[in-house]
Amino acid sequence: MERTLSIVKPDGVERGLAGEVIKRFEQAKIRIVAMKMVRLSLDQARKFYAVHRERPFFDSLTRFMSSGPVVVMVLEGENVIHKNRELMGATNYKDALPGTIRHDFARDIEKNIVHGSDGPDTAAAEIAFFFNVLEICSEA
Ligand code: 3AN
Repeated sequence: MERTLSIVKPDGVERGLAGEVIKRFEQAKIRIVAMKMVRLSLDQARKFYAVHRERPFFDSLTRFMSSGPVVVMVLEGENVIHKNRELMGATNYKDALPGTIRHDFARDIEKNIVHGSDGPDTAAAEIAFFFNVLEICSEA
C-alpha cells in the first residue's frame, strides 16, 4: 500500500480543471484519502520545491506556485505513485501521451496543471508538508 501527494497547481484551479483531475482519479479507482485547498506563500513554495533550488526555473516556478490557490490531495493504493504519474503524463506536455492530464490540458512546461510525488521518500515528505495524520482518512 502506497500514498502519494497530488497538487492541482494554480493554473489548473484557475482554469476550472480541479474537478476534471479528481474525476480522472475516481475513474482510475484511485482512492482520495485527504483533500483541501490552500494558497502557498512564496516562502512555503520555496520550501516545498527546495530540491529544485539550483535549477534555472526555481524562482519562476515558486512564484507561479504561490500565485493562487492549489488543491492538494493524498492518494492511496497499490503502486499509486506510479499510477498517478502515468495519469499526469510527462513533465513536458509535448512528450506526454494522449489521454494524460498534461497532454490533454497543459500548454506550458512550468504551468502543467498537476504535481505528483516521484518516489516513496518524497511522497512521505510532501504529504507531511501539507497534512497531519488527523486529516488523512486512510483505510490502511
Ligand atoms: P514533475 O512535476 O513532472 O515531477 P519535476 O519534479 O522535474 O517534474 O519539476 C517540478 C516542476 O518544475 C514541474 N512540474 C514544472 O512545473 C517545473 N519544471 C520542470 N522542468 C522545467 C523546465 N525545464 N522549465 C520550466 N519549468 C520546469
